[in-house]
Amino acid sequence: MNLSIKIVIALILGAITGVVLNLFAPDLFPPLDTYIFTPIGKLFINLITMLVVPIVFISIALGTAGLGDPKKLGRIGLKTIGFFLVTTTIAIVIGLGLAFVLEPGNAGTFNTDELEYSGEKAPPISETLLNIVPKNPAQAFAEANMLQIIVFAIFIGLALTMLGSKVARVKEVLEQGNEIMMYLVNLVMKFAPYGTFALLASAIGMQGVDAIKAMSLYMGVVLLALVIHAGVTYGSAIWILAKRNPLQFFKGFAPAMGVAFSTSSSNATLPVSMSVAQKNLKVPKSISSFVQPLGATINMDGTAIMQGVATVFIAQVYDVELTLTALVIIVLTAVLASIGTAGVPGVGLIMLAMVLSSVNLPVEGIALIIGIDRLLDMARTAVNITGDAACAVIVAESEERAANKVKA
Ligand code: DAS
Repeated sequence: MNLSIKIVIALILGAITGVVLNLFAPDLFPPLDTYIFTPIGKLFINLITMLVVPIVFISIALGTAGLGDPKKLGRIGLKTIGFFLVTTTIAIVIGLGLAFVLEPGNAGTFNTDELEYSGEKAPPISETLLNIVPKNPAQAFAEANMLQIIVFAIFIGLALTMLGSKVARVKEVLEQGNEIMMYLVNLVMKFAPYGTFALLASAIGMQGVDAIKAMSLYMGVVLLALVIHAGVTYGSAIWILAKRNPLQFFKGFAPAMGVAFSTSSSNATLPVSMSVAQKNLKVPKSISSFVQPLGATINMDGTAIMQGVATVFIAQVYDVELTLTALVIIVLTAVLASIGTAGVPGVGLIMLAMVLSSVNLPVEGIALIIGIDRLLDMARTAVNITGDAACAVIVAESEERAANKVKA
């Protein structure tokens, strides 16, 4: 049975187990979660997260070198960043629009007096963007500072290109390193069905069906916006810009979406999403190695959708009128915020605090949605990495057409 099917079955069984335990055996859930679900889930996430830093560095260095002349790097970089900014903006507009139409914040009565949120706040954007050049690359590796690792890897890749045969041995070592990392990804992925099952049983068992009922309209609006964005925005981009069958794209990328769904981490899923994009979607390694690690770090359309919906939801709960200026600020802040933080579980909520503050909405409103955020994090992370893969496919097709034109 192929991995995709195993992961889908594991997701379904995990969800059923979580609901059954939550509804019919709540006393049984804590020991099962402590001694089985959480350990297996953590082991799976640690196994794939262990590969992220070496894979991002090696693949971006080789990806940059593989692009050949810096002009091509510039062209691909511009296409990639342009796609990311346009799709993230579309994502937020979809989220804001649906929240205004469906009004989840006006659907229930919320007692907002004793709400409080003291969660961590993301660093200011200016600080993040200024710090993307690492003062000490070793420290960037040790802290898994993805933006700094990416920038350092791009410099190494450029040097590999400019120095050519003088550093052929180094390039060969990196290529062998890449082979080793891809082998390890496949090895770890054999454990994916078990890890996926455990993570879902734990998350659903913990969140409880009641939390879902209470916030169902808010969840429904976010999930609807995620499906529309993935299906319509990415589907039409794949169809029109890459002239590919969208259904084939989603089918081919499904294993990575399943891992993203269960781990809620773009970074942890990166080794899988790159391997799947290269194998199933035939994206050249040089493009996949550049676009997907960059996207996992700065392109989070699913997160931007949650922020759009959550901001309107909280404004509705607190009965605050959002002016057009406020909406423009929300779009800009959410796009910038998604550039500044890495793809790890729960980062979207930290970024939400920044978006709410930018339009003077009470961050305490986050307390209303924090309970079910982990479930939504699964779905939006799957959308986040799908946007990166769609970008890789579209950029690869565009480069291929450009190369064919030159030959013709
Ligand atoms: N979990 C984040 C990711 O890995 C997304 C989020 O928290 O919104 O992409």
